[in-house]
Amino acid sequence: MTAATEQAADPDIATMYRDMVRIRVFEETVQGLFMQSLVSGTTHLAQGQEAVAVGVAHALRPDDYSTYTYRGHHHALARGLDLEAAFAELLGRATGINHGKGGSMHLTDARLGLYGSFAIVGAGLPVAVGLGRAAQLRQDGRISATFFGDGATNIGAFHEAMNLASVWKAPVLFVCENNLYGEYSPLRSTTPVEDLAIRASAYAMRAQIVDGNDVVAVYESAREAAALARVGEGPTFLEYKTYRHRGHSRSDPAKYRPEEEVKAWLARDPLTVARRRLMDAGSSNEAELDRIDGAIGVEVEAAVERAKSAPWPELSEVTTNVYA
Ligand SMILES: Cc1ncc(C[n+]2csc(CCOP(=O)(O)OP(=O)(O)O)c2C)c(N)n1
Ligand SMILES: [Mg+2]
Repeated sequence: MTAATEQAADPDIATMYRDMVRIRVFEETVQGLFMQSLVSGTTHLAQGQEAVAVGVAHALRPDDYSTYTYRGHHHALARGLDLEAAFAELLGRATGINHGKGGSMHLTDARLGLYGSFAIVGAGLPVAVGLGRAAQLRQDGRISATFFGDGATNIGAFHEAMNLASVWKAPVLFVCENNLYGEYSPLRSTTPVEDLAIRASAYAMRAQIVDGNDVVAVYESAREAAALARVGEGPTFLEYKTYRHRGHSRSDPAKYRPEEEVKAWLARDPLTVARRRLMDAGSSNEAELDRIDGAIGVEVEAAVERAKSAPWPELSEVTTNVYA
């Protein structure tokens, strides 16, 4: 293998489990901060969707690119965004990753390949195609992954991005987090197909439908797609079937979802699925996994406490890095 196509060793399930728990505790903590009115604006949490973020992130190289959406905390953390810098950003502090100016919907860090969390549905896809195309022209083996929801597949930019990526054979992973809802509307009320992967066939693009709550299945599918993209085999559409445990945004109690549906998905919580995998393989047990959860709880708590005591930005920050 050349440096451009080199693949890192497979991550162990325990590492991916830890990464998912860290995101889960982060999101629950953010919910608490909002309830205490410590965060301005709104937030879109991703409890239940951790496996997609973590599985794909482990298939990427540190210098690969991601674009994602307003529901993007999990993607930023999965690629290594510092917990304290993330909390400080949400709390509007000077030590926030974007100096407290971006907030929940704009957790970005180009050093980690995090090229933007887009609030306009579908807007991250063409950017990812551009990033992938640039890497293709430089022949540096980098790829881009763009994360979007089921709802985004009804947006024009989705189709334009899919089309161009296919024509150019650009190294892009189109990662659809199909959580069955766009805001308060079930997918079936807005979209004539149940499997969104079918849409890739219009662009002669490879596609896979994968259990998005099984981090191992996510990782393996993304690893395969990434390897193909790196050797000039073009883009792949990855549809991950998953579910958000909470409402669309913080003010949404999500009462529009049938109880039975919620129950069935909670039983397939990605953390439960990973715990079961670890225990079935005999590589861990309930007590050890509980200890991991506890240690991560302490780590997240320490990070949020440091962020809460971080300084506010100077007034002069109002006009720096702002385009008007
Ligand atoms: C172009 C555009 N249209 C409408 C909205 C309002 N809006 C924000 S989130 C959202 C739902 C998107 O659903 P989906 O793509 O499934 O992502 P999810 O929120 O489920 O992660 C909508 C319609 C927007 N932000 N941008
Ligand atoms: Mg959705």
